[in-house]
Amino acid sequence: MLLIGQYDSPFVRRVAIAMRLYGIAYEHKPWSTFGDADTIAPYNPLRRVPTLVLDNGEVLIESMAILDYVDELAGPDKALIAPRGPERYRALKICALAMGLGDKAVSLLYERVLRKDALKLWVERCETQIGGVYAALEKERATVKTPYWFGKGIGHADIAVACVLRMSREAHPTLFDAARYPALAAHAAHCEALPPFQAIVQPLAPPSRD
Ligand SMILES: N[C@@H](CCC(=O)N[C@@H](CS)C(=O)NCC(=O)O)C(=O)O
Repeated sequence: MLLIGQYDSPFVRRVAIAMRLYGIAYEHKPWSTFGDADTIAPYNPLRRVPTLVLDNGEVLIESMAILDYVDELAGPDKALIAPRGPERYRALKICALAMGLGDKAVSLLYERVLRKDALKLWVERCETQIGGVYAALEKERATVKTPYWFGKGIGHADIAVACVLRMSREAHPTLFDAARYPALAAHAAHCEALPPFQAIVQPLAPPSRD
């Protein structure tokens, strides 16, 4: 399998970390969505990452859909999410909030680096959305007493939140105040100290207009 995309993307990184935890081997193609767009296009006309190319040539796109596939490969005993019920839908909601935050953090980054003059309306909207999700996730995480969001073992929700926190804090340092979001800061520090997170990491490399 080929996993296309750089690890500074929270979407790519969470897929790669889940695959590492599952012990699923893949070849990594760290192609840039801007610099290598033409290389990505034959696999994914959206020119986006993550893109997963299966051994039979089929291509999966969208991190959620890719994780749905790798969860099935890993099997129910190893799965990083409950198979059904409240624990599953609650975990999916945390993942959706984290990935939505990722969308907004990426959008705000592109606005800043790709436009000559960022649109104030859009910047303010993204900042409000990012702040709203930080606050919601902080509130949820602060009520959790177990080492991970849903118990003693790491799951997709933990990985998604940690990956998005790393990217959004690097991209927009002034929007995250660790004193205001202590439970999230502790969650990020705990996950980032784990071997898969240490192995699968890349400093943010934003695109540029030139
Ligand atoms: N919803 C997508 C989001 C993926 C995404 O936004 N990837 C970014 C990199 S962090 C990308 O491909 N950006 C290029 C573009 O959207 O044109 C997913 O979950 O896979």
